[in-house]
Amino acid sequence: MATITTWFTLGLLGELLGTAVLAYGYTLVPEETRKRYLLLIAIPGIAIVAYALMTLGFGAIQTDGHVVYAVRYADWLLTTPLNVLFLALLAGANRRDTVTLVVLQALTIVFGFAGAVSPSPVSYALFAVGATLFLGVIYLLYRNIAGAAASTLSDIEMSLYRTLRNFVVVLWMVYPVVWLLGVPGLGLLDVETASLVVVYLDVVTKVGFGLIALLAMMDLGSVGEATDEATPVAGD
Ligand code: RET
Repeated sequence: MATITTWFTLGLLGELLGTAVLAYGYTLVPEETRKRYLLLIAIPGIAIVAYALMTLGFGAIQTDGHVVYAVRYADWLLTTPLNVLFLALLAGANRRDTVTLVVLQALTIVFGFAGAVSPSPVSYALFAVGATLFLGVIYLLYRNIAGAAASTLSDIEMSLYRTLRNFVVVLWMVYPVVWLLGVPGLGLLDVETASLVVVYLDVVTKVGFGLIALLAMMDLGSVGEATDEATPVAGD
């Protein structure tokens, strides 16, 4: 019978494969975007460590009668701010909006974790704070950061920003739902089922985000090359 370790092992394999493909992609993106591209490799790369630990049985803590996978929150605490940082860098957002976005996203995870390890009703209050902060993240991604993107990006880059932003917002909204339905909340989903959903989402959100960006950056690179060829530069 499939157990939670099976899901963690599948998650580990998914993150390993995704990281390998994205690492190879480093050689395919234009040189000037490579620094930023490293974020896309780090995101599933960090998850490899988290999933390896969970597969080996580390990182679970027992609180208030249920198990909390602390390593998973540590992974999210590190990686989800990197995801939104990538969006802010892509958009050319100002420093203030970028820092606010990253901090709000990190705090969302901190409050979600605090809620998961606290007894009810404190848990729900902490969840509500986390959810409110996350609404702030969504607001910034649709307003300030999108505004910056609209004023700095070409049409193709803007469509990449929109695709990644919508991908993030829609898929990430499932996480608080799983929190609420799972053992930290209403207890309608058992730990195994919630883990299955989260493992699937973790791989899709991390690797999918990277692949969408990789493909678009490769396209942008070839557009750039085509333009370069059309306009020979004088000198050596
Ligand atoms: C919590 C509970 C508190 C309220 C909210 C949450 C949101 C979590 C999110 C997690 C995203 C994780 C990703 C992982 C990829 O591997 C912390 C569940 C809003 C958005 C993308």
